[in-house]
Amino acid sequence: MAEDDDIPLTGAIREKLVATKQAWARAGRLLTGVHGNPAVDRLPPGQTLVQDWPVLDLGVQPEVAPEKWRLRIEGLVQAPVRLTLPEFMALPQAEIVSDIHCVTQWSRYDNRWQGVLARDLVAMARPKEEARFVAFTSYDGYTTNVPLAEFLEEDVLLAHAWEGAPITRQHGGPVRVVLPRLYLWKSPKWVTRIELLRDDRPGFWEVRGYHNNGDPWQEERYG
Ligand SMILES: Nc1nc2c(c(=O)[nH]1)N[C@H]1C(S)=C(S)[C@@H](COP(=O)(O)O)O[C@H]1N2
Ligand SMILES: [Mo]
Repeated sequence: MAEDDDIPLTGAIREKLVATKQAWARAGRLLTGVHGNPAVDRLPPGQTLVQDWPVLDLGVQPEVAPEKWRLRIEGLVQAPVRLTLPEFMALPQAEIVSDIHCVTQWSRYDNRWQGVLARDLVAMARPKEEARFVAFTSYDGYTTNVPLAEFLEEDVLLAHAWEGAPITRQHGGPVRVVLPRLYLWKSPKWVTRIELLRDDRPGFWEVRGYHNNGDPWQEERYG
């Protein structure tokens, strides 16, 4: 397989959509100025509940042939991991039910995911002492970043199924990250590389005005 160290952002990106979202970020659109409390509330401030599951991405939905799919965990690790899809599917499986919150204001409750816990995958790679941040790269060239501690939370999954069926290509199949405590842009679809880093590395939206943390309860939409 060709090395995918530099996955370019592929051609047909929806530039207009990106420009609109950037302008919203600059204008601070959708901000209510209220902080929520997840111990009391279920819907974070400024969010609206939906029943269906909208599709949002840069407009390129890569078709990843199952036999070509790879997941790599590398960077500041003692034992870099490289998995094929059958190897990934053979790891201990978890089921998590979580709510998802998109920065464009919709939330969807009770999503039932199956996959491998992020903390199990990270443990396989044996992180080095200095590792503090995680950078993700996806097959469409999308990138995003979170603190390692956030990725190690007990409800973070590399999911391959949603509501009992394989995650569709539109929603990031064969495997996507689900980080339910943060806005959904922090949950990369079509993920292929997980890098552990000493210093943070802001991703696609983070360098375009989105907040670096993205906690929906603090309404960290824009940074
Ligand atoms: N690889 C990849 N992951 C991505 C994106 C993307 O463009 N490419 N968009 C992000 C954004 S902005 C959102 S809101 C969610 C949307 O996920 P969904 O389409 O499954 O609802 O995916 C996130 N993960
Ligand atoms: Mo988004």
